[in-house]
Amino acid sequence: MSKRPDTPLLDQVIVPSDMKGFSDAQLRRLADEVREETISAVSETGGHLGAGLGVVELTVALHAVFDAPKDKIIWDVSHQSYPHKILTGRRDRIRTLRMKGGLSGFTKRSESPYDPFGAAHSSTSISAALGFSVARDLGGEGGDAIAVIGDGAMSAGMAYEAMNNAGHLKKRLIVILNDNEMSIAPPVGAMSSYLSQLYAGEPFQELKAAAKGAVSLLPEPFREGAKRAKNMVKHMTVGGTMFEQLGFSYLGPIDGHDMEQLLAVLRTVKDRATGPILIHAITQKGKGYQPAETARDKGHGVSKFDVVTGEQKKSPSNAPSYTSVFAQALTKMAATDDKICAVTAAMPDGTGLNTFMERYASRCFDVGIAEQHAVTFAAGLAAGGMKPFCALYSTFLQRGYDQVVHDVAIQRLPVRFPIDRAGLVGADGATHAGAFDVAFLTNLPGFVVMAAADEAELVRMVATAAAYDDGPIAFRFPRGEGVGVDIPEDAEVLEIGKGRMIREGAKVAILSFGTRLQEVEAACEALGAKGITPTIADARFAKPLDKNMILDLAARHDALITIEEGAVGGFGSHVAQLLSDEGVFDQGLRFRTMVLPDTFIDQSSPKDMYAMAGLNAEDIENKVLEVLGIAQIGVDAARSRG
Ligand SMILES: Cc1ncc(C[n+]2csc(CCOP(=O)(O)OP(=O)(O)O)c2C)c(N)n1
Repeated sequence: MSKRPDTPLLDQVIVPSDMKGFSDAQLRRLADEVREETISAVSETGGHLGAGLGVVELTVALHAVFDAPKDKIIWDVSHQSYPHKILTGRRDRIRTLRMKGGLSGFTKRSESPYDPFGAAHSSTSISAALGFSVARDLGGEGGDAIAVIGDGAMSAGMAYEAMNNAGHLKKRLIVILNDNEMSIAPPVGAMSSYLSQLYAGEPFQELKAAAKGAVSLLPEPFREGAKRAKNMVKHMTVGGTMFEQLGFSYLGPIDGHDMEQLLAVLRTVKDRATGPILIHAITQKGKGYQPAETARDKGHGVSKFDVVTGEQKKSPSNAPSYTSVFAQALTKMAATDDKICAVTAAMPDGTGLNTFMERYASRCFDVGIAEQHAVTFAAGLAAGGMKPFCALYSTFLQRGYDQVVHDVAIQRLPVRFPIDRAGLVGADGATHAGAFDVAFLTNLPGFVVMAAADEAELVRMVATAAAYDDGPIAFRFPRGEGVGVDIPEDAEVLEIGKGRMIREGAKVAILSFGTRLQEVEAACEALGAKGITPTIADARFAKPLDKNMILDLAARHDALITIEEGAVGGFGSHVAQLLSDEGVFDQGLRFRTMVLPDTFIDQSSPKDMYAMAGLNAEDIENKVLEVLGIAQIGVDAARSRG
């Protein structure tokens, strides 16, 4: 393709090999164009803005120097991969990011050969890259393996497990530490302070002597070109870093927005690296877009916005979010109970615990992206007599599962688990779906597992969890705003294992666990017009089950349907087990469970995702008709009606 100076360079790049003939100056210009394109696209789609803007130069430099897809560029978390997507054959679809049928907001193997490894949960990149390196050396596919990992992601144990192994295996492996001194919130912890010291402290005094090994890795201009080399070397920490102790060559810090430095260092590393090497690049989250640079979260996640003003389009909300209802309820309880503590794993805003932190800083702990530690730390707090609320998103709790089993459940410690983002979450897609917590918690002996049907129930569950000291207790609630019910001032403590009747009907009973209750009620309204009046009950507890209520419902109805926002193996499965154990099926009960399907559902609106899952009101209506042997409605017609 001809590279005419008057056309945007980006128009000439469909895939990275198209930029191979570009001069360094052109690559700098290309980076500016990629930045503009990223801002413009995200202004239309919303999504992760700040992280991508911080790696624009790094992305261009990596693709200019390395040969993807043969070389494997592995983006940690991968919320910063929009510039990468723009440069790897997906620019024509970049305005479909995070939409139904569109590009994922993360890297995804099935989406492009340039995405060698999918991600969304953090701190996996070094392990994956090491796997690629070893596979390559064993005769598998691939060239270089390059992990790009953020300083926030470096707070997770997995990153160190990978470095420990990499330092031992000594394979050629490139890790780029993208240090923007930000996680979603400002990063916390000793590691973060350590990284800051590496570049904020006094330049190494004995650098020249200490630098010998690493300086030989530097490109010619840095070794011989007097001024630049001096500058570079002056600010470069060589010898004695923690990374070197782990067996990595350490190069840095370098300016991750300086194309000249980036290209020079990456070219040299590509030519010379033998074992594992870590390049420490200092970047700025939100770089080049003032509204992101100055935002508190550096534009981490944004809704659609006006490019000129940076003003985000917020959808009008009718009710407070479940997250804020939870956080306010907990903060209120902490005023009268000084044993209540709160733990978040790098998500003070996402979990709402910033509210708690402002009031009770000494009892609120942001442990960094470290869910495993968060769980065991909370277990220790509980063993020490405190009442810890370990607030995690359902999807991230998965990472702490062994800790939940081994440190909490087996010791029957009263750790409270507020589980946010339960169920399908929308634009973040399958990686963030809170699909499995009910299944993986209800099978643990001694666990209490609740789901809130609305925000008033959520407040009752916070009170219940605070009052419960006999063992672990979890309560789940979804992303987004509540249904607008009144929130009780003095929330009652629920009786453990006791559900509630919502309305009495006949023939069929629907037993709901969680916020599908609203869809159940909508379905029953439509069924009412057909003369069908199901009984509705809210189970509240998946463990322990309200056996009396369930067996009573089974005895009084021809059919029983359970519904939940979770995968098979959860609430419905436990009800089935109970009914089977009690011989209820022998008496002819017709029984159905409505659960998430056995598939990972791609991003869309939550409503759409639930439609795909078959868990919306129309699906419930049909399930009732089906179980009663009545002709079903056309779901598409019903959906357009609704
Ligand atoms: C295991 C896990 N916990 C929490 C999150 C939520 N999360 C997404 S991005 C992020 C911050 C990542 O910070 P960093 O690695 O420094 O990348 P940056 O956004 O600064 O580029 C967090 C906490 C996650 N993705 N994975």
